Order: sequence, then structure tokens, then C-alpha cells
Amino acid sequence: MTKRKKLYEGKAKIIYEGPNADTVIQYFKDDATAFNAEKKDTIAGKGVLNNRISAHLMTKIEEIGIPTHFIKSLNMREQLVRSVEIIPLEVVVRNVAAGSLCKRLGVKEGTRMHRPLVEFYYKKDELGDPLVGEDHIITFDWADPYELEEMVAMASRVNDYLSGLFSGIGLTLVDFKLEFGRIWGEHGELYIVLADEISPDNCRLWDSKTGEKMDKDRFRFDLGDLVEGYQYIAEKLGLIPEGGIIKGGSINEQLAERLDNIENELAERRKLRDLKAGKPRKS
Ligand code: ADP
Ligand code: AIR
Ligand code: ASP
Repeated sequence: MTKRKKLYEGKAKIIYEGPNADTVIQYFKDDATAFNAEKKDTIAGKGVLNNRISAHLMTKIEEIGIPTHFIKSLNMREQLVRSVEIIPLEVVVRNVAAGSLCKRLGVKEGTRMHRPLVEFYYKKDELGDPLVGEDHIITFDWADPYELEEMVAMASRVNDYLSGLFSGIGLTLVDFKLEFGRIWGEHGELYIVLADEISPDNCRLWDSKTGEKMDKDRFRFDLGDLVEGYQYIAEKLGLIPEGGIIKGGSINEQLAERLDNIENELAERRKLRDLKAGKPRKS
């Protein structure tokens, strides 16, 4: 295997040089951090699950016409994505009050907003990613008004789509964080695309019936086994077989490697079931 150049190592992922100048490889680590890396741990299988969940959600989002950086899954921990210039903002959309919103404003956790709330945080670890307003963003040239409008429109569409998708599998999309990037076309035209990842590391997902938290809050606030929550989400999305691929901290590597196939197989089985459930068609 040729040695790849590491371009960047973050808290949860590593970015490697891709096969050509327009692409990079995202490697999903098992490292978990919270509160600006004050709390740290390594959780076997987290990277595999996030890679799979993010690949699936990005593909779905691309299908509804929102451009993303995602190209394809490479293996159980890696995906090929377009290389982008990351806009240094975290765009957070909230449907139900939780997390820092409750802490900052004293709103009761679980309060459903009558309209989704969109917030921006300046992506700067040294400052603890502070909340900023549109004026800060434009004044300091983190993004221009056109880019801002585009990001808000895309984030709202992602919210509508994902809220429906998760509600259909018994999960409430409480809030989530997106990152966007810039790509320039061959004539210098600018495209804004959805980048980074969409996984339970950056979405809050509660069981719609019981309210149980299935996302990274399990790790942040010691609410229970993180992998159990992530596997529950992946199972509901039909990405892994019932019973999961990680047991007692060890990954069933063979099964994990075959996840793409499993997804296809499950899709096929669903199709067969649907056909049998319906009336036979006359040929
Ligand atoms: P952090 O940098 O916050 O610790 P990660 O560990 O997730 O986060 O590292 C991944 C880094 O890669 C992030 O800084 C993210 O902004 C960046 N990134 C995501 N998608 C792309 C992309 N398509 N091209 C270049 N950089 C990307
Ligand atoms: N988020 C924000 N920064 C990093 C992440 N992962 C995500 C959280 C949560 C949402 O953004 O996972 O889904 C809002 O986070 P908070 O802490 O501002 O309430
Ligand atoms: N991963 C980020 C950190 O280490 C934020 C979080 O998810 O809580 O602070």
C-alpha cells in the first residue's frame, strides 16, 4: 500500500490526500471528545458507525438535490469526498430545545420551538466555538451575504428532509450541526456544498416514544453506552442487521466490511416484501 499524506488530524477524523487534487479521504476515528476536548475517550466501533451513517445520509441528501462533498464509501472507516475550503462556521439547526441553548437562555429542555432556530458558531477551537451573529460573519469575512443565505436555505431543507426521515423510524431530530465548503468550477464559479459529516456525533436524536437519547449526549453526560445508541440508529436506518456489528467492544470486522452489501441486500429484501404484500400484477 502506498503511503498517503495526512493533511489534517482533527478530534474525530483524519483527512488524507485523495487520488487526485480535487478529492480528499475522510478517515473516521474511534476517538470521542466533548466540551472542547476536555472529556476524551476511545470507543471501539464509533468510527465505523459514523462513516456508514454519514455516507447514507449524505447520499439521501444529494438525492433531494442538495450538493454535498460525498463521492463514495471506500471501506468501513473511509470515504472519498471532494476537497473543499471549509467555511469557518458551524451552522446549527434546532427543533427542540437542548444542550447549549438551554444553558445559555434558561429554556426548558424538550421545549419544541414553533419554528426551527438557526444559529452560527465561529469554528475556532481556541475560543471554544463561540456563538456569532450574521453581522459578525459578514464584518469579519467568514462568509458573504450570498453564501450565508445559501447556507441557511440548504440547512433548512436538510432539516425538513431529515426530520421526516427520522420521524418515520421513531426518532426525533432535536438539533444538528452542519459545515459547508467552497468549491470553484473551471470558470472560477463558486459552489457551496455540504461537507464534514452527519452522524449521531453532531445530531441529537431522541426516541420519539420514550425520549431516550441515542446520540453523543450519551457520552457527554454518561447516559449510557454510546455504541448501543449509534447501533440503534443504524439499525433503524436499515444500515446494519438486527443485533448490530459491535458486541462487548469488539467489531465483527467481516460483517462491517460487508456493510455496503448488507445495505443493498436489505433494500432488496424490502422490495421483495413490498411486492409480496401488494396484489400480484397482471403481466
Ligand atoms: P475537528 O477539526 O473539529 O476536530 P474532525 O475531527 O471531524 O473535526 O476533523 C475533520 C476536519 O475536516 C474538520 O475540521 C472539517 O471542517 C474538515 N473537513 C470536512 N470535510 C472536508 C472536506 N470535504 N475537505 C476538507 N476539509 C474537510
Ligand atoms: N455540535 C455542535 N458542535 C459540535 C457538535 N457536534 C452539535 C451537537 C448538537 C448541536 O450541534 O452535537 O447536535 C447543538 O449543540 P449544542 O452543544 O450547541 O447544544
Ligand atoms: N466534539 C466537540 C468537542 O470536543 C464538541 C462536542 O461534540 O461536544 O468539544
